[in-house]
Amino acid sequence: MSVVEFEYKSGFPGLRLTHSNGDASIELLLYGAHVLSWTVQNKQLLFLSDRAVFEQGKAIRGGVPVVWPQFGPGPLPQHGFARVKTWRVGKTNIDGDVSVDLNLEHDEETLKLWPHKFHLTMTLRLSEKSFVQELTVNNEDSEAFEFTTLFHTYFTVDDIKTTKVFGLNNVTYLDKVDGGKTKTETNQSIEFTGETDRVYKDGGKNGNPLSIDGRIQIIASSTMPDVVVWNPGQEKAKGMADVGEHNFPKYVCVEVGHVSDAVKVGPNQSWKGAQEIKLLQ
Ligand code: TA6
Repeated sequence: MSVVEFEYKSGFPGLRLTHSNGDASIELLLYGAHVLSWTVQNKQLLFLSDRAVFEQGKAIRGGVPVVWPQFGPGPLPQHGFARVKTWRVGKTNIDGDVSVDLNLEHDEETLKLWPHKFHLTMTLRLSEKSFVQELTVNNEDSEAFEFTTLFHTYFTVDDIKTTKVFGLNNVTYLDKVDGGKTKTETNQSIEFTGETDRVYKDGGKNGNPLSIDGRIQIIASSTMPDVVVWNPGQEKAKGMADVGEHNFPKYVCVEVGHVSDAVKVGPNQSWKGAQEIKLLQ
């Protein structure tokens, strides 16, 4: 059981969490509180692009970007600023499961973009075949604020063309590649025949286990009811400098969050959202 500091590419400080039997590990950066890697028995379960860019102010393609306080485009930079800020290491624990807290507070830069005082804690807890990621948002302001948020998780798959995402049958979704039309999922599983970018409203609340090929299960807290499913497909991937045509078959994003509408947190109040990711096979 250990938490060890290390330095990633371009001098980005990171932490490596290793579970007691040495069979599971997680690597994360302080930059973005960004989980880059999760391995169980030496098998990498998260996708990180070989073209990912590690530069201050730029988002990292792969792993688990933390989207906050804005999902997608809007008045703030795409997907908010939490993923491009450097967090501080807080409590670590190596008794039982191994866990670490990272913290981020408002500063001059965030106040210019988003005029609210906040304190975020991202807690990561690694178990033998699973990990839990929990985001706590404290409002340290005298007025309420609103946000949307998401764990934008990139999972490795053998081939996107044979990948199936289960657990969203009968759920209403917004189809972003079909002009934002609202549709209902009629299939037992989602398959990928081209660019796919959908927001399943309350997808995590329909009682069906959310899984990728019955191999990886994703369990969201009730406070993170929406599920985004994304793969850029061949053409779009080709045009994305940090993805490339060779990478689109290697991953699927299954992202839990609160994005269909905003979370409102009053002064001195807090909110928590979490995901648990389990290796089933
Ligand atoms: O969560 C899905 C999504 O919003 C897609 O629309 C897609 O653009 C993706 O995120 C990646 O966003 P990024 O800002 O990381 O390039």
